[in-house]
Amino acid sequence: MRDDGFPDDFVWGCSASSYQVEGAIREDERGLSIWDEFSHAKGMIRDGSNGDIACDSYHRYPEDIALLSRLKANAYRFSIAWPRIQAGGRGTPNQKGLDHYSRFVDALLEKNIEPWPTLYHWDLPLELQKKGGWAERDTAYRFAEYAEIMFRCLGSRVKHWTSVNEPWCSAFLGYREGEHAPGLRDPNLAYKSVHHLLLAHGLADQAFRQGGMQGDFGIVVNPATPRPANDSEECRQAAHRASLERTALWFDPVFGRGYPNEYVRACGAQLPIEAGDMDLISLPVDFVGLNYYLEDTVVPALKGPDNPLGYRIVSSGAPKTEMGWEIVPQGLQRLICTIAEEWKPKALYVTENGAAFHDFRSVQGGTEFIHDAGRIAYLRDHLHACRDAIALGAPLKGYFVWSLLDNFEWAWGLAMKFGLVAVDEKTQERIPKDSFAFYRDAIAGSAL
Ligand code: IFM
Repeated sequence: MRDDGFPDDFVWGCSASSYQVEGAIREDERGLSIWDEFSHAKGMIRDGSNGDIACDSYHRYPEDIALLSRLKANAYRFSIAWPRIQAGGRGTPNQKGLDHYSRFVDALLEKNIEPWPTLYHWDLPLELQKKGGWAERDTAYRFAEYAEIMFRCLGSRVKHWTSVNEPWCSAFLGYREGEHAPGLRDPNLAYKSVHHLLLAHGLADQAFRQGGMQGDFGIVVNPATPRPANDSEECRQAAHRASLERTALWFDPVFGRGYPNEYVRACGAQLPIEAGDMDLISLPVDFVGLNYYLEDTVVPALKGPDNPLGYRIVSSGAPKTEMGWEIVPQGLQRLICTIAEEWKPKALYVTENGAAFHDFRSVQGGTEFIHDAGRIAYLRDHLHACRDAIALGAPLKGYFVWSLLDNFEWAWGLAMKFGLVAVDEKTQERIPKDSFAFYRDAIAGSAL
Protein backbone atom coordinates (compact mmCIF):
# COMPACT_ATOMS: atom_id res chain seq x y z
CA MET A 1 0.00 0.00 0.00
CA ARG A 2 1.32 3.46 -0.83
CA ASP A 3 1.56 6.19 1.79
CA ASP A 4 -1.46 7.92 0.29
CA GLY A 5 -3.69 4.88 0.86
CA PHE A 6 -3.85 3.55 -2.70
CA PRO A 7 -2.72 0.00 -3.46
CA ASP A 8 0.60 -0.36 -5.30
CA ASP A 9 -1.09 -2.15 -8.19
CA PHE A 10 -3.91 0.38 -8.54
CA VAL A 11 -4.93 1.14 -12.14
CA TRP A 12 -4.54 4.85 -12.97
CA GLY A 13 -6.08 5.78 -16.26
CA CYS A 14 -7.98 8.19 -18.45
CA SER A 15 -11.18 7.50 -20.40
CA ALA A 16 -12.46 8.54 -23.81
CA SER A 17 -14.81 7.28 -26.51
CA SER A 18 -14.55 6.96 -30.27
CA TYR A 19 -17.16 9.46 -31.47
CA GLN A 20 -16.12 12.03 -28.90
CA VAL A 21 -12.47 12.19 -29.97
CA GLU A 22 -11.74 10.44 -33.25
CA GLY A 23 -13.21 12.63 -36.00
CA ALA A 24 -12.32 11.26 -39.47
CA ILE A 25 -15.89 10.12 -39.89
CA ARG A 26 -15.59 9.38 -43.60
CA GLU A 27 -12.17 7.83 -43.62
CA ASP A 28 -11.03 4.30 -44.32
CA GLU A 29 -14.50 3.09 -45.25
CA ARG A 30 -16.05 3.89 -41.89
CA GLY A 31 -19.84 3.67 -42.07
CA LEU A 32 -22.13 6.27 -40.54
CA SER A 33 -23.36 5.95 -36.99
CA ILE A 34 -26.52 7.19 -35.31
CA TRP A 35 -24.49 10.07 -33.85
CA ASP A 36 -23.36 11.28 -37.28
CA GLU A 37 -26.98 11.65 -38.25
CA PHE A 38 -28.20 13.00 -34.91
CA SER A 39 -25.47 15.62 -34.51
CA HIS A 40 -26.22 16.98 -37.98
CA ALA A 41 -29.96 17.19 -37.39
CA LYS A 42 -31.10 20.73 -36.67
CA GLY A 43 -31.31 21.75 -33.03
CA MET A 44 -30.06 18.51 -31.47
CA ILE A 45 -26.68 19.79 -30.25
CA ARG A 46 -26.80 22.88 -28.04
CA ASP A 47 -23.84 24.69 -29.60
CA GLY A 48 -24.48 23.41 -33.12
CA SER A 49 -21.22 21.45 -33.22
CA ASN A 50 -20.69 17.80 -34.22
CA GLY A 51 -18.05 15.09 -34.00
CA ASP A 52 -16.89 15.26 -37.64
CA ILE A 53 -13.43 16.35 -36.53
CA ALA A 54 -13.62 16.35 -32.71
CA CYS A 55 -10.01 16.00 -31.45
CA ASP A 56 -8.86 14.34 -34.69
CA SER A 57 -7.53 11.52 -32.54
CA TYR A 58 -7.97 9.08 -35.43
CA HIS A 59 -4.84 10.73 -36.86
CA ARG A 60 -3.33 12.29 -33.76
CA TYR A 61 -3.46 9.35 -31.39
CA PRO A 62 0.35 9.24 -31.09
CA GLU A 63 0.14 12.70 -29.49
CA ASP A 64 -2.59 11.50 -27.11
CA ILE A 65 -0.52 8.48 -26.14
CA ALA A 66 2.50 10.72 -25.55
CA LEU A 67 0.35 12.74 -23.13
CA LEU A 68 -0.76 9.58 -21.30
CA SER A 69 2.85 8.59 -21.09
CA ARG A 70 3.77 11.96 -19.55
CA LEU A 71 1.08 11.34 -16.94
CA LYS A 72 2.53 7.88 -16.34
CA ALA A 73 -0.99 6.52 -16.64
CA ASN A 74 -0.95 2.74 -16.78
CA ALA A 75 -4.27 2.32 -18.61
CA TYR A 76 -6.32 4.01 -21.31
CA ARG A 77 -10.02 3.35 -21.66
CA PHE A 78 -11.21 4.05 -25.19
CA SER A 79 -13.98 2.70 -27.38
CA ILE A 80 -14.00 1.02 -30.75
CA ALA A 81 -16.25 2.59 -33.37
CA TRP A 82 -18.37 -0.31 -34.57
CA PRO A 83 -19.01 1.40 -37.97
CA ARG A 84 -15.26 1.39 -38.63
CA ILE A 85 -15.27 -2.40 -38.27
CA GLN A 86 -18.58 -3.17 -40.00
CA ALA A 87 -19.82 -0.13 -41.87
CA GLY A 88 -23.41 -1.31 -41.85
CA GLY A 89 -23.19 -3.27 -38.59
CA ARG A 90 -22.94 -6.73 -40.15
CA GLY A 91 -20.82 -8.90 -42.43
CA THR A 92 -17.16 -8.96 -43.42
CA PRO A 93 -14.99 -6.74 -41.26
CA ASN A 94 -13.25 -3.75 -42.73
CA GLN A 95 -9.52 -4.46 -42.63
CA LYS A 96 -8.65 -0.77 -42.47
CA GLY A 97 -10.69 -0.35 -39.31
CA LEU A 98 -9.10 -3.42 -37.71
CA ASP A 99 -5.63 -2.17 -38.67
CA HIS A 100 -6.31 1.19 -37.06
CA TYR A 101 -7.20 -0.27 -33.66
CA SER A 102 -4.42 -2.81 -33.94
CA ARG A 103 -1.86 -0.02 -34.45
CA PHE A 104 -3.46 1.96 -31.65
CA VAL A 105 -3.25 -0.94 -29.18
CA ASP A 106 0.37 -1.60 -30.14
CA ALA A 107 1.24 2.05 -29.63
CA LEU A 108 -0.29 1.98 -26.13
CA LEU A 109 1.48 -1.22 -25.17
CA GLU A 110 4.77 0.15 -26.39
CA LYS A 111 4.43 2.84 -23.70
CA ASN A 112 3.35 0.34 -21.03
CA ILE A 113 -0.22 1.58 -21.09
CA GLU A 114 -2.84 -1.17 -20.84
CA PRO A 115 -5.57 -0.83 -23.48
CA TRP A 116 -9.09 -0.99 -22.02
CA PRO A 117 -11.41 -1.04 -25.04
CA THR A 118 -15.16 -0.62 -24.75
CA LEU A 119 -17.01 -2.32 -27.56
CA TYR A 120 -20.00 0.01 -27.52
CA HIS A 121 -19.95 3.63 -26.45
CA TRP A 122 -23.04 4.78 -28.34
CA ASP A 123 -22.00 4.95 -32.02
CA LEU A 124 -24.38 2.33 -33.39
CA PRO A 125 -24.10 1.76 -37.16
CA LEU A 126 -26.88 3.82 -38.74
CA GLU A 127 -27.93 0.89 -40.94
CA LEU A 128 -28.88 -1.05 -37.81
CA GLN A 129 -30.93 1.86 -36.51
CA LYS A 130 -32.89 1.86 -39.76
CA LYS A 131 -33.98 -1.64 -38.80
CA GLY A 132 -34.98 -0.57 -35.28
CA GLY A 133 -31.62 -0.29 -33.49
CA TRP A 134 -31.54 -1.49 -29.89
CA ALA A 135 -35.30 -1.92 -29.84
CA GLU A 136 -34.73 -4.90 -32.20
CA ARG A 137 -33.43 -8.21 -30.92
CA ASP A 138 -31.28 -8.75 -33.99
CA THR A 139 -29.01 -5.85 -32.95
CA ALA A 140 -27.82 -7.91 -29.96
CA TYR A 141 -26.78 -10.76 -32.28
CA ARG A 142 -25.04 -8.34 -34.64
CA PHE A 143 -23.19 -6.92 -31.61
CA ALA A 144 -22.01 -10.39 -30.57
CA GLU A 145 -20.70 -11.00 -34.08
CA TYR A 146 -18.80 -7.71 -33.99
CA ALA A 147 -17.45 -8.48 -30.49
CA GLU A 148 -16.09 -11.80 -31.73
CA ILE A 149 -14.32 -10.05 -34.59
CA MET A 150 -12.64 -7.74 -32.09
CA PHE A 151 -11.72 -10.58 -29.70
CA ARG A 152 -10.02 -12.37 -32.60
CA CYS A 153 -8.21 -9.24 -33.73
CA LEU A 154 -7.00 -7.86 -30.39
CA GLY A 155 -7.54 -10.70 -27.93
CA SER A 156 -3.88 -11.65 -27.57
CA ARG A 157 -2.98 -8.08 -26.60
CA VAL A 158 -6.00 -6.75 -24.71
CA LYS A 159 -6.63 -7.97 -21.17
CA HIS A 160 -9.61 -5.82 -20.11
CA TRP A 161 -12.74 -5.67 -22.22
CA THR A 162 -15.97 -3.79 -21.64
CA SER A 163 -19.16 -4.71 -23.46
CA VAL A 164 -21.40 -1.64 -23.30
CA ASN A 165 -20.92 1.77 -21.71
CA GLU A 166 -23.78 3.27 -19.66
CA PRO A 167 -26.60 1.29 -21.25
CA TRP A 168 -29.06 3.47 -19.27
CA CYS A 169 -28.08 6.40 -21.51
CA SER A 170 -28.41 4.35 -24.70
CA ALA A 171 -31.86 3.07 -23.74
CA PHE A 172 -33.42 6.00 -21.92
CA LEU A 173 -31.71 9.13 -23.29
CA GLY A 174 -31.79 7.61 -26.77
CA TYR A 175 -35.24 6.00 -26.96
CA ARG A 176 -37.33 7.69 -24.24
CA GLU A 177 -36.03 11.21 -23.68
CA GLY A 178 -34.91 11.95 -27.26
CA GLU A 179 -31.81 13.74 -25.94
CA HIS A 180 -29.31 11.35 -27.46
CA ALA A 181 -29.22 9.50 -30.77
CA PRO A 182 -31.45 8.11 -32.17
CA GLY A 183 -33.59 10.85 -30.59
CA LEU A 184 -36.77 8.83 -30.00
CA ARG A 185 -39.42 9.40 -27.32
CA ASP A 186 -41.11 6.10 -26.69
CA PRO A 187 -40.76 4.38 -23.28
CA ASN A 188 -41.74 1.03 -24.77
CA LEU A 189 -38.84 1.18 -27.21
CA ALA A 190 -36.60 2.13 -24.28
CA TYR A 191 -37.62 -0.98 -22.29
CA LYS A 192 -36.99 -3.21 -25.30
CA SER A 193 -33.60 -1.54 -25.68
CA VAL A 194 -32.76 -2.23 -22.03
CA HIS A 195 -33.22 -5.93 -22.61
CA HIS A 196 -31.40 -6.03 -25.94
CA LEU A 197 -28.43 -4.07 -24.62
CA LEU A 198 -28.15 -6.53 -21.74
CA LEU A 199 -28.59 -9.44 -24.11
CA ALA A 200 -25.82 -7.99 -26.30
CA HIS A 201 -23.61 -7.84 -23.22
CA GLY A 202 -24.45 -11.45 -22.33
CA LEU A 203 -23.88 -12.77 -25.84
CA ALA A 204 -20.51 -11.02 -25.99
CA ASP A 205 -19.63 -12.45 -22.57
CA GLN A 206 -20.47 -15.92 -23.91
CA ALA A 207 -18.31 -15.35 -27.01
CA PHE A 208 -15.46 -14.18 -24.79
CA ARG A 209 -15.61 -17.30 -22.59
CA GLN A 210 -16.24 -19.77 -25.41
CA GLY A 211 -13.44 -18.21 -27.46
CA GLY A 212 -11.06 -19.01 -24.58
CA MET A 213 -10.00 -15.38 -24.30
CA GLN A 214 -7.55 -14.53 -21.55
CA GLY A 215 -8.26 -11.54 -19.37
CA ASP A 216 -11.22 -9.75 -17.88
CA PHE A 217 -14.63 -9.00 -19.30
CA GLY A 218 -17.04 -6.55 -17.69
CA ILE A 219 -19.78 -3.99 -18.11
CA VAL A 220 -19.74 -0.25 -17.38
CA VAL A 221 -22.82 1.31 -15.80
CA ASN A 222 -23.65 4.83 -14.60
CA PRO A 223 -25.53 3.89 -11.46
CA ALA A 224 -27.12 6.42 -9.15
CA THR A 225 -28.02 6.05 -5.51
CA PRO A 226 -29.75 9.37 -4.76
CA ARG A 227 -29.88 10.72 -1.21
CA PRO A 228 -33.16 11.27 0.60
CA ALA A 229 -33.63 14.99 1.30
CA ASN A 230 -34.39 14.13 4.93
CA ASP A 231 -34.53 11.13 7.19
CA SER A 232 -38.27 10.47 6.90
CA GLU A 233 -39.42 7.03 5.80
CA GLU A 234 -41.25 8.59 2.80
CA CYS A 235 -38.06 10.27 1.63
CA ARG A 236 -35.97 7.16 2.09
CA GLN A 237 -38.49 5.13 0.10
CA ALA A 238 -38.47 7.77 -2.65
CA ALA A 239 -34.67 7.61 -2.79
CA HIS A 240 -34.84 3.84 -3.04
CA ARG A 241 -37.35 4.03 -5.92
CA ALA A 242 -35.25 6.71 -7.61
CA SER A 243 -32.24 4.39 -7.63
CA LEU A 244 -34.00 1.45 -9.30
CA GLU A 245 -33.70 2.51 -12.94
CA ARG A 246 -30.01 3.27 -12.65
CA THR A 247 -28.90 0.41 -10.38
CA ALA A 248 -31.09 -2.68 -9.87
CA LEU A 249 -32.43 -2.58 -13.43
CA TRP A 250 -28.88 -3.42 -14.61
CA PHE A 251 -27.13 -5.11 -11.71
CA ASP A 252 -29.97 -7.45 -10.73
CA PRO A 253 -30.08 -9.22 -14.11
CA VAL A 254 -26.27 -9.21 -14.51
CA PHE A 255 -25.87 -10.79 -11.07
CA GLY A 256 -28.54 -13.42 -11.64
CA ARG A 257 -31.55 -11.93 -9.83
CA GLY A 258 -33.63 -11.19 -12.92
CA TYR A 259 -35.25 -7.81 -13.49
CA PRO A 260 -36.40 -5.99 -10.32
CA ASN A 261 -40.15 -6.62 -9.98
CA GLU A 262 -40.71 -3.37 -8.15
CA TYR A 263 -39.39 -1.36 -11.12
CA VAL A 264 -41.07 -3.49 -13.78
CA ARG A 265 -44.46 -3.23 -12.05
CA ALA A 266 -44.25 0.48 -11.31
CA CYS A 267 -43.25 1.38 -14.88
CA GLY A 268 -45.27 -1.30 -16.63
CA ALA A 269 -42.07 -2.19 -18.45
CA GLN A 270 -42.55 -4.84 -21.13
CA LEU A 271 -39.22 -6.62 -21.44
CA PRO A 272 -39.03 -8.92 -24.46
CA ILE A 273 -37.38 -11.84 -22.60
CA GLU A 274 -36.99 -15.14 -24.46
CA ALA A 275 -35.97 -18.53 -23.09
CA GLY A 276 -32.33 -18.60 -22.04
CA ASP A 277 -31.83 -14.82 -22.13
CA MET A 278 -31.47 -14.35 -18.40
CA ASP A 279 -28.82 -17.10 -18.22
CA LEU A 280 -26.79 -15.31 -20.87
CA ILE A 281 -27.17 -11.92 -19.21
CA SER A 282 -26.01 -13.34 -15.89
CA LEU A 283 -22.86 -15.06 -17.15
CA PRO A 284 -20.01 -14.14 -14.80
CA VAL A 285 -18.37 -10.74 -15.15
CA ASP A 286 -14.81 -10.16 -13.97
CA PHE A 287 -15.44 -6.54 -13.06
CA VAL A 288 -17.98 -3.79 -13.02
CA GLY A 289 -17.13 -0.26 -14.09
CA LEU A 290 -18.86 2.66 -12.38
CA ASN A 291 -19.14 6.07 -13.99
CA TYR A 292 -19.81 8.72 -11.35
CA TYR A 293 -20.24 12.48 -11.68
CA LEU A 294 -22.90 13.61 -9.21
CA GLU A 295 -25.32 12.54 -6.53
CA ASP A 296 -28.92 13.74 -6.62
CA THR A 297 -31.11 14.52 -3.62
CA VAL A 298 -34.75 13.46 -3.88
CA VAL A 299 -38.13 13.93 -2.22
CA PRO A 300 -41.33 11.92 -2.78
CA ALA A 301 -43.72 13.10 -5.48
CA LEU A 302 -47.13 12.07 -6.70
CA LYS A 303 -46.95 8.89 -8.80
CA GLY A 304 -48.49 9.17 -12.24
CA PRO A 305 -47.93 8.21 -15.88
CA ASP A 306 -45.13 10.78 -16.19
CA ASN A 307 -43.60 9.88 -12.85
CA PRO A 308 -44.25 6.18 -12.22
CA LEU A 309 -41.57 5.95 -9.52
CA GLY A 310 -42.89 8.94 -7.60
CA TYR A 311 -39.87 11.09 -6.77
CA ARG A 312 -38.53 14.56 -7.54
CA ILE A 313 -34.94 15.79 -7.60
CA VAL A 314 -34.31 18.84 -5.41
CA SER A 315 -31.28 21.02 -4.85
CA SER A 316 -29.13 20.10 -1.86
CA GLY A 317 -27.33 23.43 -2.03
CA ALA A 318 -24.03 21.78 -3.03
CA PRO A 319 -21.89 23.69 -5.55
CA LYS A 320 -22.30 22.68 -9.19
CA THR A 321 -20.07 22.06 -12.20
CA GLU A 322 -20.58 23.82 -15.53
CA MET A 323 -23.04 21.04 -16.45
CA GLY A 324 -25.20 22.04 -13.48
CA TRP A 325 -24.30 18.78 -11.71
CA GLU A 326 -24.02 18.94 -7.92
CA ILE A 327 -20.53 18.19 -6.62
CA VAL A 328 -20.83 15.50 -3.94
CA PRO A 329 -17.49 13.66 -3.57
CA GLN A 330 -18.62 11.45 -0.68
CA GLY A 331 -21.44 10.26 -2.91
CA LEU A 332 -18.79 8.35 -4.84
CA GLN A 333 -17.68 6.50 -1.72
CA ARG A 334 -21.30 5.75 -0.85
CA LEU A 335 -22.00 4.50 -4.37
CA ILE A 336 -18.95 2.23 -4.48
CA CYS A 337 -19.74 0.75 -1.07
CA THR A 338 -23.43 0.27 -1.88
CA ILE A 339 -22.70 -1.58 -5.12
CA ALA A 340 -19.98 -3.63 -3.44
CA GLU A 341 -22.26 -4.66 -0.58
CA GLU A 342 -25.43 -5.25 -2.54
CA TRP A 343 -24.14 -7.08 -5.65
CA LYS A 344 -20.66 -8.20 -4.55
CA PRO A 345 -18.78 -7.83 -7.84
CA LYS A 346 -15.31 -9.42 -7.89
CA ALA A 347 -13.71 -6.10 -8.77
CA LEU A 348 -14.85 -2.53 -9.22
CA TYR A 349 -13.29 0.28 -11.20
CA VAL A 350 -14.31 3.91 -11.35
CA THR A 351 -14.26 3.95 -15.13
CA GLU A 352 -15.26 7.63 -15.42
CA ASN A 353 -15.10 10.60 -13.09
CA GLY A 354 -14.44 14.22 -13.88
CA ALA A 355 -15.98 17.63 -14.32
CA ALA A 356 -16.70 20.34 -16.86
CA PHE A 357 -15.54 23.74 -15.71
CA HIS A 358 -14.74 27.03 -17.30
CA ASP A 359 -10.96 27.20 -17.68
CA PHE A 360 -8.88 30.37 -17.26
CA ARG A 361 -5.97 31.13 -19.55
CA SER A 362 -2.82 33.12 -18.95
CA VAL A 363 0.33 33.69 -20.98
CA GLN A 364 3.67 33.78 -19.23
CA GLY A 365 6.92 34.21 -21.13
CA GLY A 366 5.12 33.41 -24.40
CA THR A 367 3.74 30.12 -23.07
CA GLU A 368 0.02 29.55 -22.57
CA PHE A 369 -1.20 28.13 -19.25
CA ILE A 370 -4.68 26.88 -18.46
CA HIS A 371 -5.80 27.18 -14.87
CA ASP A 372 -8.55 24.85 -13.71
CA ALA A 373 -8.49 24.92 -9.91
CA GLY A 374 -12.12 23.74 -9.84
CA ARG A 375 -11.26 20.53 -11.68
CA ILE A 376 -8.23 19.91 -9.45
CA ALA A 377 -10.37 20.23 -6.32
CA TYR A 378 -13.03 17.99 -7.85
CA LEU A 379 -10.53 15.26 -8.76
CA ARG A 380 -8.71 15.46 -5.44
CA ASP A 381 -11.91 15.16 -3.41
CA HIS A 382 -13.23 12.28 -5.49
CA LEU A 383 -9.92 10.44 -5.28
CA HIS A 384 -10.11 10.85 -1.50
CA ALA A 385 -13.58 9.30 -1.67
CA CYS A 386 -12.08 6.35 -3.59
CA ARG A 387 -9.44 5.96 -0.93
CA ASP A 388 -12.15 5.97 1.74
CA ALA A 389 -14.04 3.24 -0.12
CA ILE A 390 -10.89 1.12 -0.31
CA ALA A 391 -10.29 1.66 3.41
CA LEU A 392 -13.85 0.45 4.05
CA GLY A 393 -13.05 -2.77 2.21
CA ALA A 394 -14.55 -2.19 -1.25
CA PRO A 395 -12.73 -4.10 -4.03
CA LEU A 396 -11.90 -0.91 -5.93
CA LYS A 397 -9.00 -1.62 -8.26
CA GLY A 398 -8.65 1.47 -10.41
CA TYR A 399 -9.75 4.95 -11.39
CA PHE A 400 -10.06 6.62 -14.80
CA VAL A 401 -10.41 10.37 -15.27
CA TRP A 402 -12.98 11.54 -17.75
CA SER A 403 -11.28 12.75 -19.84
CA LEU A 404 -7.78 13.11 -21.21
CA LEU A 405 -8.89 15.74 -23.76
CA ASP A 406 -11.64 18.32 -24.07
CA ASN A 407 -13.95 16.59 -26.52
CA PHE A 408 -17.42 16.37 -28.06
CA GLU A 409 -19.81 16.24 -25.11
CA TRP A 410 -22.80 14.71 -26.95
CA ALA A 411 -25.94 16.90 -26.86
CA TRP A 412 -23.88 19.70 -25.25
CA GLY A 413 -21.38 19.78 -28.11
CA LEU A 414 -17.81 21.03 -27.88
CA ALA A 415 -18.67 23.78 -25.41
CA MET A 416 -18.52 21.56 -22.31
CA LYS A 417 -14.94 20.78 -21.44
CA PHE A 418 -13.95 17.84 -19.25
CA GLY A 419 -10.31 17.48 -20.32
CA LEU A 420 -7.04 17.51 -18.43
CA VAL A 421 -5.80 18.82 -21.75
CA ALA A 422 -7.40 21.56 -23.87
CA VAL A 423 -7.63 21.09 -27.62
CA ASP A 424 -7.46 24.13 -29.88
CA GLU A 425 -10.47 23.69 -32.19
CA LYS A 426 -8.68 25.25 -35.16
CA THR A 427 -5.12 23.89 -34.87
CA GLN A 428 -5.83 20.78 -32.78
CA GLU A 429 -2.89 21.77 -30.57
CA ARG A 430 -3.05 19.94 -27.23
CA ILE A 431 -2.42 22.22 -24.22
CA PRO A 432 -2.16 20.51 -20.81
CA LYS A 433 -4.06 22.28 -18.04
CA ASP A 434 -2.96 22.63 -14.42
CA SER A 435 -5.09 19.56 -13.64
CA PHE A 436 -2.83 17.52 -15.94
CA ALA A 437 0.10 18.21 -13.60
CA PHE A 438 -2.11 17.47 -10.60
CA TYR A 439 -3.16 14.06 -11.97
CA ARG A 440 0.44 13.25 -12.93
CA ASP A 441 1.44 13.94 -9.30
CA ALA A 442 -1.52 11.94 -7.96
CA ILE A 443 -0.42 8.97 -10.07
CA ALA A 444 3.13 9.40 -8.81
CA GLY A 445 1.83 9.32 -5.24
CA SER A 446 2.71 12.88 -4.24
CA ALA A 447 -0.57 14.79 -4.57
CA LEU A 448 -3.09 13.05 -2.37
O1 IFM B 1 -18.92 12.37 -21.97
C1 IFM B 1 -19.68 11.46 -21.25
C2 IFM B 1 -19.29 10.03 -21.58
O2 IFM B 1 -19.37 9.77 -22.94
C3 IFM B 1 -20.20 9.08 -20.86
N1 IFM B 1 -20.25 9.36 -19.45
C4 IFM B 1 -20.49 10.73 -19.06
C5 IFM B 1 -19.53 11.65 -19.77
C6 IFM B 1 -19.77 13.11 -19.32
O3 IFM B 1 -21.08 13.48 -19.59
